[in-house]
Amino acid sequence: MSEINLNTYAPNTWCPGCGNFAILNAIKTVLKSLVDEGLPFENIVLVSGIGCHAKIVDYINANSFYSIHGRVTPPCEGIKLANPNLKVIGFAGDGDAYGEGIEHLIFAAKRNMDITMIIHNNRVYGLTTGQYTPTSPFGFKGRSTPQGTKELPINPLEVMLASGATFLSRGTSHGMEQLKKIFKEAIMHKGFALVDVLQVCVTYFNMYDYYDKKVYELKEHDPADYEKAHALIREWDYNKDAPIALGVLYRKEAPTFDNTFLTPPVSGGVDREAKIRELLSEAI
Ligand SMILES: Cc1ncc(C[n+]2csc(CCOP(=O)(O)OP(=O)(O)O)c2C)c(N)n1
Ligand code: SF4
Ligand SMILES: [Mg+2]
Repeated sequence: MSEINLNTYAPNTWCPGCGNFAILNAIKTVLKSLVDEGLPFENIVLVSGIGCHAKIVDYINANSFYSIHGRVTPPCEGIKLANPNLKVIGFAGDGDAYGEGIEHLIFAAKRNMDITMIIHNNRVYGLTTGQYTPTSPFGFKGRSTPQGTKELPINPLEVMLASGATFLSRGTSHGMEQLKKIFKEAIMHKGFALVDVLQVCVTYFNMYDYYDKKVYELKEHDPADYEKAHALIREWDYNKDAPIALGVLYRKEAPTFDNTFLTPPVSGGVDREAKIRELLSEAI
């Protein structure tokens, strides 16, 4: 295993038992293995938003960019377009990515941006102490909904499938070995990849027991089968009491935006920097 030291001096302030630890440990292992396999470490860029999840970039000693709440996706897209050789990985909360920032996620999926989005979906606003999010179940009693929410949640994977995402998967913070596999596949996928992690917030929405009873690992599923993927995504809609499939739900090869943005593609000998300058000067 690679000798790179991904640890930082930042004291970890997550609550003991928080599902974010599993994501942190899984991604560190995956980054090391990618470097072992030849990915230049300096080509990895991590981006986060604002929320408990976002602190993950404080805890990994790698190139990173701390963005703002709801805006993880646009910097990921910009970084990828400026230098398509980079592996760009965004970490976002469910409030962050599926609430305030969902429009960005939809368009990144539509364009098949070659980025990986890891969503810490604890189904609550953790950092701001327990308000409901777009994936909180009906009746969720939080700080802003003491009588329980009166809205059904959205199914983010269904939204992403409809938007054109080419890699969709789900894991849980109780399944670190599986998270490692999924993260690696998502990062290696050429195109827009999203991992919805059912990351448990032990303090404001402790779902460990529920998920432990409901989740199952996909074994025979062919992720190229759109109809089957759709059926699996609908099997559990983030509200009803149903089995919850974990693993790679959907995968498709398709042209990516960074390759079609500049014509001919970068590999065709275009002076990328000159072209970007030209496009920027036209825009001003
Ligand atoms: C533009 C903007 N809107 C709202 C906020 C307030 N805010 C900060 S964190 C947060 C919720 C975070 O929830 P989530 O994205 O689910 O992340 P978690 O803390 O659960 O990891 C909110 C609403 C903000 N800082 N900036
Ligand atoms: S509030 Fe929830 S999400 Fe935030 S660190 Fe604590 S357990 Fe984790
Ligand atoms: Mg959250």
